[in-house]
Amino acid sequence: MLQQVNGHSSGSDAQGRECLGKDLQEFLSGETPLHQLDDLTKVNPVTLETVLRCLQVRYSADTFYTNAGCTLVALNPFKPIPQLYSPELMREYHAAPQPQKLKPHIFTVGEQTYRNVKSLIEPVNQSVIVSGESGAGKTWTSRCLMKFYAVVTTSPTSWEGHKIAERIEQRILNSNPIMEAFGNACTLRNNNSSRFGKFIQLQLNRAQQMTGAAVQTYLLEKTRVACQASSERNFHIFYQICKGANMDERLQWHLPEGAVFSWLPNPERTLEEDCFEVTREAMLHLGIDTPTQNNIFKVLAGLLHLGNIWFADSEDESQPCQLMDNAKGSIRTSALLLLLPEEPLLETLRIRTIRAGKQQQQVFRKPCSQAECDTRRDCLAKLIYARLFDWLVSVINSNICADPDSWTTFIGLLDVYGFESFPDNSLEQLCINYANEKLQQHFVAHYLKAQQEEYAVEGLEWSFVNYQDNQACLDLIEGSPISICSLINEECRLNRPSSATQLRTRIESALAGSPCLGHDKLSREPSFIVKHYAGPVCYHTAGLVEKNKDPVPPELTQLLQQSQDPLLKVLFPTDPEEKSPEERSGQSRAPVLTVVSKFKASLEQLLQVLHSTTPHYIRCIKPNSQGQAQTFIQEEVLSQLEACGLVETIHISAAGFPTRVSHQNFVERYALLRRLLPRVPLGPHSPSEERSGSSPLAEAMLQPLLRDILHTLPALTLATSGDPPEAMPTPVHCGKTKVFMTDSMLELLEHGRAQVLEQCAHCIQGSWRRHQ
Ligand code: AD9
Ligand code: MG
Repeated sequence: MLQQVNGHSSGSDAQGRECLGKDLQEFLSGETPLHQLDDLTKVNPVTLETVLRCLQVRYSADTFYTNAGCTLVALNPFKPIPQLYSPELMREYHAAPQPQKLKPHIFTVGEQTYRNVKSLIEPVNQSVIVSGESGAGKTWTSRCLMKFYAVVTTSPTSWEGHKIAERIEQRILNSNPIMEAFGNACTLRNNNSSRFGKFIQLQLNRAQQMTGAAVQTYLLEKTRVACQASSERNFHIFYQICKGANMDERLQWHLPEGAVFSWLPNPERTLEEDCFEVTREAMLHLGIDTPTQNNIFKVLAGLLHLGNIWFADSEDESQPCQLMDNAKGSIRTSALLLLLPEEPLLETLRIRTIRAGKQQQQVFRKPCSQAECDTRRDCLAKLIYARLFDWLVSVINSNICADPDSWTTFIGLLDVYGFESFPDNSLEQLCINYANEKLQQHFVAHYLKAQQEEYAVEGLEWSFVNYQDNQACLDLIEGSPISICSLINEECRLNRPSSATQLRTRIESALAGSPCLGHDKLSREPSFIVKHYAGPVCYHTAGLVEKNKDPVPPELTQLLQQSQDPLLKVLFPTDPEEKSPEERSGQSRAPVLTVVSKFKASLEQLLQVLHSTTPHYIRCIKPNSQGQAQTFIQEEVLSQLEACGLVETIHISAAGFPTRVSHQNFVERYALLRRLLPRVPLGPHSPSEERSGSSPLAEAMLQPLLRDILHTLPALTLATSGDPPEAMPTPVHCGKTKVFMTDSMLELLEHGRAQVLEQCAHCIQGSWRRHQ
């Protein structure tokens, strides 16, 4: 097995790899089985195909974690493997003198971050960025890491401390079932799909115990409350209450057994609803008492009844829409559960209020069409659900967040939606892919910076000048003064009627100079292409502006402010001090915040936090879309490898000098190459080289050996592979304590070494025969 020093420790070995000769030789000569190859940077050559093959072989051997330079690749096993996540194994990684020498695991990452944060000399906040497509295992991974920290940060010495830590850690873990009940849903791609992004900051005190946590969420897919794609479901919590409520609760919430709700599709697929008790228990632990819980569930039941309200266009256009006969009971029940007056509820759904005049004092009332009524109904539900979700997050935070004086460092876990490309991509995908571009840029900047720092410590002068980052794509999406975001925002601000085709034309003409903008000639819908680092994505322009506005008619908020329900009173306060920023900005006539601008602001905040940490990356990969164990579908994995830019990542590490060998090891291993090289007299060695701890003989041999190698590189190249070395001015450099080289240089030296060994073997055989 290849030995390696991996991760982001602040020591000089950060991200370095120290090759142990025998194993490397085994690999280069094809003797190391692929499943034993713990690091994809050692695959040779690094291509999508070779990386794929290595992962496949490891997967068949039930090896689910593999390093890829500074990234950990996690294949989803799609089967329970308790021993892989047991507390015993957590402790083993925690206790290991060098956990990175154990098999790659998320616990290696966990332990590395914990040790880094533990450094009392220079406490550095850490973050773990978990990415991957839907169903790849991001949430599972973050949950496991949270458990890992909960186990290893608990002080075993003080019983009192243990109890406190357990309580806090348990509360933090309890945030998961709540967030998942309200924020996850069964989709075509994952039965427990997170419909929001999450960053959780685990707060540690000076004794490295977890004292609290803070959760930040991003872009909840609130449209799901009122609209689910076919074969998909609403948020778990709705099914949980419908299935889990007892007789009394059913009566109170008007949820009789077998009731049909149009916003509750596919109820037969019983999955997460069995967790109602778990959700309730977790809420109780986090300070949400039973009466408050019941209030929440009553409001949710009110939303389900709201979804059964249907309208029909009136024959007379000047009259409001008709309420369908079978919806009369639903509006009554919904009003009852939401504690809203029934008549105003119906009016608000059917009649639009238009204000005109300089002071907006003229008020017109216009009946809405059936489609508009439906939109207003959906909007009401989305508004309530989104506020409820945000309120839950704030309650969770108030219960788990440590007092600022009681923590000094944190480990952040980011469980963020991966890159998305569907046949029909809209604003949601634009935001998600924009976030992924930002994270990719952060990754590249950090990784290259970390490498550069080690070179500086070793006295190497070399920079990654040729590396192309994804700035051009980010300029196209978010740049100033003109970008896709600014154009969509401008359309919202101007509030003018604008067709999908007009928007496409505007984007195409204003951003024609961008190398990352493309046009899909085959698309029947007006669209534009963004060439993301992970691949091109075609976005349809229809509905983009409207989605970006995400308009909430003020009448809806005003209606909810009339509710007598204690929870709705908290969610929709009438006191201006307690109003949301949107409502306040609406009053002061400040520019209305669009979805894109809010998302951009939260993303910038997140990146600021990430920049202040040492990041670690876990890329989750889904081996098949059916969620089956022991099934590795090459095409599916391949597209994910492309999407997460994994080969790119490996190449970045290959673009530098990923192989670092101590002077001593280098000489020991390659001195025999001098048999292939013309002999040059040994030169004097500089005193500084002795700091490396190598023997004086090794230091004396090092420089001449390197000089000879570089001098005769072309001959050596021809003698081995016949190909010229990769375009790199000097593929090997001598640092203060280590020799740095490119992967291709390493390969070259290894070929040369194998040649010499072969020649020696022939000589020995020859002389042995002569002696016979
Ligand atoms: V989404 O973007 O939220 O739709 P995730 O979060 O990437 O997605 P999730 O963690 O929910 O995926 O994993 C999907 C399913 O894969 C889980 O419900 C588990 O059944 C399964 N899974 C994931 N990782 C593991 C694992 N390490 N061991 C066993 C796993 N099963
Ligand atoms: Mg998830």
